Amino acid sequence: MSKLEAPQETKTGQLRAHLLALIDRELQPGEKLPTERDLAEQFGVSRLTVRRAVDRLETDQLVYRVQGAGTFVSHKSIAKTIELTSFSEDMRSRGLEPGSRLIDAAQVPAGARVGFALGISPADPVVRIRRVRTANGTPMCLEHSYVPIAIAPGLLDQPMDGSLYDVLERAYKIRLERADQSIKATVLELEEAELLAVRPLAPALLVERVTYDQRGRAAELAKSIYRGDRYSYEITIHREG
Ligand code: 16G
Repeated sequence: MSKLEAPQETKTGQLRAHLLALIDRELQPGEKLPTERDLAEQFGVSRLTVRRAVDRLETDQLVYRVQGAGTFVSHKSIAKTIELTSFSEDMRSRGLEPGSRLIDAAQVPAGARVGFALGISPADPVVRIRRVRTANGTPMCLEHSYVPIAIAPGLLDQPMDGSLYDVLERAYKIRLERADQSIKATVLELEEAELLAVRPLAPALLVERVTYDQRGRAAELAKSIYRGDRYSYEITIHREG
């Protein structure tokens, strides 16, 4: 059966498949769809049928209409689904045994940069924890964490050789819910390289994260420096729609 002889329902289906293929493969975001009249002629359907098909695309946010100008392909959005995991969980999910070597932990004033990131004043106290994180006993990451004392009083008395997230969640009933994170390339300075058992200036991944709790409070600022030769950042992304 040729396209033009197809029953109405099949033609509508063909029209939709054609439009989806146009949007997905041929047109760029912001480019214009053919006019209703052209599509109606091409598929041998009424303009009302075309309008309904385009309505559906609009509801699905695949296209948008501009009055008097036509219908355009929407900008595709990419939703990142990234689980908020601790170092320990991250390593276990890779089949590696996480470990921690405490460099030091102290109560210090937040200072301008840390205070700003945590939304507290520079004079407010934070607990600064510096750790070498290991995977199967090998250094993997250098981690500097800053936790406001107001969120976790007495944190310095808690065990520091395991999971910090566990301590925050169990001892302080803090539920870590979301985080803002940046990832950058960097090179290791002398002292960092020694702690991670690699050569100075070796490439590394600098991950900075501010994590918020169930009340929207910034609970931790962390700067994690991962060895470039041992760590890759892996995420699953989903296309919407
Ligand atoms: C991750 C977090 C760090 C957190 C740690 C807790 C980044 C940049 N860092 O490494 O903020 O302190 O997990 O891990 O993602 P833990 O519970 O095993 O101590």
